[in-house]
Amino acid sequence: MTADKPAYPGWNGRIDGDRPTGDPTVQPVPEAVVARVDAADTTLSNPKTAVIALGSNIGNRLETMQGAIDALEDTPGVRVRAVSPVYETDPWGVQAGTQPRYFNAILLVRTTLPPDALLERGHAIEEAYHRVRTERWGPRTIDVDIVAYQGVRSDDPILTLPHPRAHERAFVLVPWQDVDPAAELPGHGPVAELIAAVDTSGVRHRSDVELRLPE
Ligand code: A4P
Ligand code: MG
Repeated sequence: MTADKPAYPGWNGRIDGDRPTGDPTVQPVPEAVVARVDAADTTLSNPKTAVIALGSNIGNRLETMQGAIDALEDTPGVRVRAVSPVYETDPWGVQAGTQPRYFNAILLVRTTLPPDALLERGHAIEEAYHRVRTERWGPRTIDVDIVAYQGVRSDDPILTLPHPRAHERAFVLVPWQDVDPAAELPGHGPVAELIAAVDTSGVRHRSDVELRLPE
């Protein structure tokens, strides 16, 4: 099968993991990421575990988050292993009533991508959903944050690990505990203990909606 001879209706002819991409939410993988994962695949024998937070408070929140999950799964060197329940959460860091409520969820991924390439892929997915950065903590179609990457610690402002505000955010901690009850936030301790110390009142489980683990 070649890229100039699309064989499936709706497929754009790209070879992304050798499968048809009739799903319009599946985004092309940037060349830079493909090049890096090729290098990573040959140099890393064992994949690492990363925790990714998704947040959305504009548009069709569920559909956008599912698109982001599917796009991550379609990234060479990334496998989505767990998807948390969906929580509807009060906007954090802004005056009450000035922004719509968020949907938040947590993903566990296994990846051979180094942290910076995973962040780059997250940004590419945000751009694919036309996220516009106008203000800090402004409303967004999708936010893809790396909460933790294995035990890596970094204070680089481009990629701070673990995420500098994860330990105080119930909308990160609560869904994280759902998918990994024994989780620990590097430098901060067990997620269960962190949850006990934060206000969880603005974080409500939406049992009527669900995100899918890619097949
Ligand atoms: N960056 C550094 N470390 C990381 C990391 N671990 N993961 C850099 C992702 N990005 C990281 O982020 C700003 C810069 O942070 C990026 O250039 C990246 O290189 P951004 O996504 O462009 O902007 P932002 O998300 O508005 O800023 P920030 O400070 O990351 O915001 P937060 O902390 O992510 O908060 N309330 C609820 N209920 N639910 C939410 O999901 N999200 C936010 C955003 C605010 N309030 C919320 C929610
Ligand atoms: Mg962010």
